[in-house]
Amino acid sequence: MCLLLGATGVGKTLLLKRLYKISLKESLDELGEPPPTLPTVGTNLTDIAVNKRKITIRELGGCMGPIWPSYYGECEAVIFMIDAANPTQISSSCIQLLSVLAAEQLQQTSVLILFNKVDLPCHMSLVEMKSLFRMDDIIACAKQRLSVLEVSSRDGRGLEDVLKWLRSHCKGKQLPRSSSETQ
Ligand SMILES: Nc1nc2c(ncn2[C@@H]2O[C@H](COP(=O)(O)OP(=O)(O)O)[C@@H](O)[C@H]2O)c(=O)[nH]1
Ligand SMILES: [Mg+2]
Repeated sequence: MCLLLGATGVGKTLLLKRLYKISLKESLDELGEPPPTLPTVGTNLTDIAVNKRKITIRELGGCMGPIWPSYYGECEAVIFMIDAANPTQISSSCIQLLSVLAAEQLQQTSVLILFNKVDLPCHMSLVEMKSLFRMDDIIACAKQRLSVLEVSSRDGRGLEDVLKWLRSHCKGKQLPRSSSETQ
C-alpha cells in the first residue's frame, strides 16, 4: 500500500487516473485530454498493475490531514504531492511534509515528493521550489530515503519515473495470471 498525500487541488486524483491508464497501456502516447476530477470525499483507492504486481495507492485529501496518521501503519511508501504553480500553498504544504517525515511509523518508509503542474507557464522552477522548501535541509535531516520529481499529471511529463519509483519501492501483490493477462 502506497499513500498519496497532499493539499486539496494539487492533482492527486488526476495522477491516479493517469497512472492507471499508463499501467494498462504501458505507454504515454494518447493520454488525451485530462478526465474531469471531482474533489475527493474521504479516500480514493486505485490499483495499478506494474510488472505483474498489483500496487494499491490510497489518496488522502488535505482536509483529512488530522487523520492521515491512522493510515501510516499499513503503508510501505508515501507520495507527497505539491502544486508547483500555487505559491500560496507552499508554507502549509511544507508543514504537512515535515509532520509526515517526523511520524514515528514512517521512519523506514521511502518518500517521493512530486512537484506537479509543471505544464503551467506560471509554475516555479525546481531550483525555486527546492529553496522555498529548504529541501537540502529536509533531505539532510530526514531519516527516510527521499526522492524529488517534477511532473505534470495533465500532459504526462515525469509519470514514467513515478511508475519506476513505485516499482522499486512497493512490493505490491502478485497478480493472478488470468487477471494480469486481461489487464
Ligand atoms: N495544468 C494542470 N492541471 C492539473 C494537473 N494536475 C491536476 N490538475 C487539475 O487540478 C485540478 C484538481 O485536480 P485533482 O486531481 O482533483 O486534485 P486533488 O484534490 O489533489 O485530488 C483539476 O482541475 C485537474 O485537472 C497538472 O499537472 N497540470
Ligand atoms: Mg482528489
